[in-house]
Amino acid sequence: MRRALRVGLLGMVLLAGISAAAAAQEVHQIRLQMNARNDEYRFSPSTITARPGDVLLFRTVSGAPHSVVFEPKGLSPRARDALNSAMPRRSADLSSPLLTEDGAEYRVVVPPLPAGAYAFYCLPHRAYDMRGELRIR
Ligand SMILES: [Cu+2]
Repeated sequence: MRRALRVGLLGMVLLAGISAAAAAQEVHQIRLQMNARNDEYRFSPSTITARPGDVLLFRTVSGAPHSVVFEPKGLSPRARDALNSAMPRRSADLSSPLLTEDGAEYRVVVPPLPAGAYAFYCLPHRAYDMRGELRIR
């Protein structure tokens, strides 16, 4: 009897831990947009602080086509593999497909990455300095 109670309590503690972990997953929306008045292209926000397991939801708002390309410089081979695996329908190394229409979405589940800063940019608007940074805590 007492043993069953103990096992039951342990189960509840484990379940509580699992649901807390699931609730901790955050969705970060990042808008990809242009400002027609000054020809400015940007990710908004341009700095995202996230944890592995969080979702990055890139959404093109205006000025498409856009893309998301992680900067390979300084990445360990393992981090590079992890990022590539996390990016659906890649068009090239560390590159999302071209998001050709406003309203398009691109989801990346943040893979296990060491804490640090991961730079990314938009290939079509690289010359316009459209870039951002993913910070892993
Ligand atoms: Cu762009």
